[in-house]
Amino acid sequence: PINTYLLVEKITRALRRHIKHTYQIVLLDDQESMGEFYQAVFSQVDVDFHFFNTAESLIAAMEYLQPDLFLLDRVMPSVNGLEVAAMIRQDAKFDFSPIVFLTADEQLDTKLKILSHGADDLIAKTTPAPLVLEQVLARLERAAFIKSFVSKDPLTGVLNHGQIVEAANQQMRLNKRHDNQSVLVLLDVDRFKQVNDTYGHSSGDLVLNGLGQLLLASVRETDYVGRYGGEEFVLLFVNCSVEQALIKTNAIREKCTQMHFVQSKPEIKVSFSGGLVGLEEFSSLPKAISEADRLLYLAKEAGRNQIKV
Ligand code: GH3
Ligand code: MG
Ligand code: MG
Ligand code: MG
Repeated sequence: PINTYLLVEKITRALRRHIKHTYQIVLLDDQESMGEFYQAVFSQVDVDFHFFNTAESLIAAMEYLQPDLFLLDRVMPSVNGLEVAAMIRQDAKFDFSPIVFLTADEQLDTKLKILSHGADDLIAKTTPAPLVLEQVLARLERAAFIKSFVSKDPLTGVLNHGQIVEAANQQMRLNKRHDNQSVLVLLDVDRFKQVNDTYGHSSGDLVLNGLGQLLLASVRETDYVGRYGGEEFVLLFVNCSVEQALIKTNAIREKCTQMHFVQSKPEIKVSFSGGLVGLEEFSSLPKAISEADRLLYLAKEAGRNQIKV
């Protein structure tokens, strides 16, 4: 017999290794009783479960929920599950979100049709709850691993350009909904070309790697660090005032100037300059970034190794 308690413990721990946020699982089914049943099943683990009984209501909620996994019923009045799956698969934001169908129909051609519409898996509605739980959570964990793997910049271990931009965009949406403040800092290493020219490109790479590690170690778990390009990084301070973010960024800047990023060449010292903006002051991310870029330019003009607000 399956020890459900141990299983749930194990899976919850495994999930925690990959998440910054609680996983959002959505179920679309026209039967309320299915919603109640799976609500009870998923309440055993550390995930947020959301039930929708029409395709329209799920589609309307998708943008702000950003589901990490979709559980879909195939046979629905008006818009059916297959059409919903095809729609989800057209949206790159959900590339890493598995689609799992709950099926009553076991026919081969039905299964093939479901998979051809972009679904990742099928689970029979008769499957015992502990097994459904394990299947769904295993998929979720795998998807999160793959996402975290492809989201990272290989040289520095921080988020890559696309992911930091996505995180900032999502933060702007969340700020509007919850009336919170977040702060974006665009950093650029000072005179980095000189580091490469004097000590070689591979030393330059070690500096970028070390700086990435320093940035990651200096911010909260819930904040974001990304490599915007070349020797430019982005810090995203979540639920933080401009004043607090400036204090933190200046502390990191001070620390950076004292670091020996290349062990074999302790004479290599670097600093960075930055532009810092409160996201809520802008109507779009490109506007916020272009202001941060302007401030960064002013910091460079003013002599480097400083942050402008
Ligand atoms: P400034 O203070 O004005 O920013 O001067 P800078 O020398 O840092 O500015 P510039 O933009 O002229 O040079 C940036 C350098 O960063 C040039 C490029 O070779 C280097 N760079 C970009 N990406 C990488 C990388 O992945 N590894 C290494 N080693 N160098 C990189
Ligand atoms: Mg149905
Ligand atoms: Mg640069
Ligand atoms: Mg530079």
